[in-house]
Amino acid sequence: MQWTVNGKTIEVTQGNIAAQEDMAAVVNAANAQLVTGGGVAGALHTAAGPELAEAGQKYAPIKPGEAVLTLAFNLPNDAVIHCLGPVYGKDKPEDRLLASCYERALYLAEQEELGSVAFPAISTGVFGYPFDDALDMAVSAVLNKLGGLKHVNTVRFVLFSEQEAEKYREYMDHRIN
Ligand code: AR6
Repeated sequence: MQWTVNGKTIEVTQGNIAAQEDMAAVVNAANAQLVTGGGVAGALHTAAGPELAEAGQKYAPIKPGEAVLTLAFNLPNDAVIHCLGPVYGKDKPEDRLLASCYERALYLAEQEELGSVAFPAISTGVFGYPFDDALDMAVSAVLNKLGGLKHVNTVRFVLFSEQEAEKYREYMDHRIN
């Protein structure tokens, strides 16, 4: 499902972040060391191959709210943007740090002239951010920044479950219509 906002496209889909063939960049819900892990990071590192962790080493460790960009190796994308989301209840202010992940990821994609970016729901797995609050921050941050970008034309939110995807769809309908 998709929405058009100020000439930009926002999509919501249920799926695997490691299988977004038509996206220029995919975003990793990374750990500070930029190595493999569970969830999104596990899926992306497994699909990309060991070069992904090697490429991250010159940037690690990163801080909550930060993002760095690497090549995507065996993934079907041009780049991986690694974002360290806040651990809920620990890294403060968590809402600002989470918004910063989305903003900085978009900024890096724009710098590299990448046309499309797929985001997972950063921080809502192992890091414990309540899903509905994270959804609000994620979409608000993207809506705030996307209109000002020249190269990034499409943002896709990729949710692991159909129930989560439906929450995004309802939120988008509410915000856009
Ligand atoms: N594709 C799309 N979404 C996914 C996938 C996938 N393949 N796998 C999980 N999700 P998480 P975090 C969803 O834990 O909370 C790692 O171990 C998942 O259901 O990946 O930012 C890292 O190494 C949840 O909604 O990221 C870090 O240490 C969302 O993606 C830590 O976890 C994020 O879950 C980062 O934790």
